[in-house]
Amino acid sequence: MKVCVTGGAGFIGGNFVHHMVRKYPEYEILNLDLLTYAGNLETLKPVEKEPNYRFVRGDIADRDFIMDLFARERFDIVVNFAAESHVDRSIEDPGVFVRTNVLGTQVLLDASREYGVKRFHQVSTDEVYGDLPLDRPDLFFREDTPLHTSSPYSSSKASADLFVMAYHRTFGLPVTISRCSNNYGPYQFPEKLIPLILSRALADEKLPVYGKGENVRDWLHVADHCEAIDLILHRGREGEIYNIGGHNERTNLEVVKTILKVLDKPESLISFVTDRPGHDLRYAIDPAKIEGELGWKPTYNFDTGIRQTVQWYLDNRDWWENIINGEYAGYYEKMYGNR
Ligand code: NAD
Ligand code: TDX
Repeated sequence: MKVCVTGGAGFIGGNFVHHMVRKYPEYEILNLDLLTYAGNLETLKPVEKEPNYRFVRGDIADRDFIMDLFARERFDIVVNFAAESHVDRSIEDPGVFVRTNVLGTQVLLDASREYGVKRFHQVSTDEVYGDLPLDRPDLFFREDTPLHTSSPYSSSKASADLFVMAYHRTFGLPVTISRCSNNYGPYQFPEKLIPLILSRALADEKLPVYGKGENVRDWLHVADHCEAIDLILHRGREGEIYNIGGHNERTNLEVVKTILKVLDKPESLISFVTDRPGHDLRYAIDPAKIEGELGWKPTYNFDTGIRQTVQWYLDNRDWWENIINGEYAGYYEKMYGNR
C-alpha cells in the first residue's frame, strides 16, 4: 500500500505519519508538505530514518508538480491534511486559505482521479457546521447538520468538502471525509490556544483570552484523531462523512485555568482581550456514527490528555522554543499588540 500524506510536517499530519510509519511497516508512507510557517521537519525526526518513510517538499496547489508526482508514484491512498489551519490568520489574509484549502484540494482530487487512487480521504473540521448556542447543551453536530460557516477558514474547508463529495457523485472517486473537533497534543504550533497558553505561562507572560472566555470547544487528543482516520481508511464506507469527537467540552477559561493549575502558575496571568470577530460560540460533536459503525472510542479524556500534553511540552522545550524564537517572533506583537 502506498500512502500519500499531505501536510505531514504539521501538527496532526505529523502525528499521523508517526502512527502510520510505526503501525504499518509494510506500507510506504510519503509525506508531501510545502513547509509553510506551520510545517516543521523536526516533528518527523523520530521516523525520518525508517525505511517505509519519505519526505517530498511541494505545493498541493501546484498542478504540474502534483500531476508529475502522482504519475510517478501511483498512490493507493491519499490523506489530505495540508491546509492553512488558523482562524485568526484567515481573518487577516483570506486569500491563501482559498488557494491552499480549496484549489489545493481540487488539484489533489484531479490527480487522484487521473491516476486511480483507491481512497481519497479529506481531513475536515467541525467548524464547517458553524456554531451552537451556549444555552442549548442538548444540541450536537451530526453528519447531516447543515453547513453554516463563520470564518474564511471554515468557509474554505466547507468548500473543499463540497468538492470532495462532488467528485464522488459525479466521477465516482472513492472518497471519505472526517470532521473532527479541536485537537491538542504533542507538536501543535504555538499560535493555537493550548500551546500558546502553555508556552506563555511558562515564561510568566500575559495569557490572552478572547472576550469573556466563555466560548466552548470540544477537545480531542491528536492520537485519538489519528486512530479514527486509520479506521476510516481501512473500514469506512466510500462517500461517507464521519464526525470525530469525544465529548470533552470545556470553556476556554476552564482550559486556561486547568493549564495554570497543572503548571502551578497564578490565574493573575489571565488577560481578557478584544474578542475574535465572528467568534463561534460552541462546538460539540455527536460521534455516534463512527462509534457505532467502526467501533471507535477515544482513549484520552481531557484531564489525562492535558497532563500528558503539558509534560510533553516540558520535555520537548527545544521543539517549541526554536519556533517561538524564530520567524514566529513577530507574530504575537502583530496579532495581539493592539487587542
Ligand atoms: P497545521 O497548520 O499544523 O499544519 C498544516 C501543514 O500543511 C503544515 O505542515 C504546512 O506546511 C502544510 N501546508 C500548508 N499549505 C500547503 C500547501 N499548499 N501544500 C502542501 N503543504 C501545505 O495544521 P493542523 O492543525 O495539523 O491541521 C491539519 C488538518 O486538520 C487541516 O486540514 C485542518 O483543517 C484539520 N483540522 C484541524 C484541527 C485542529 O484542531 N488543529 C481540527 C480539525 C481539523
Ligand atoms: O490567544 C487565543 N485566545 C483565545 O481565547 C487563541 C489563539 C484562541 N482563543 C480562543 C479562540 C477559540 O474559542 O480559544 C479557542 C481555540 O482557539 P484556536 O486554538 O485558535 O482554535 P479554533 O479557532 O477553535 O480552531 C481549531 O479547531 C478547529 C483549529 O485551529 C482549526 O484548524 C480546527 O479546524
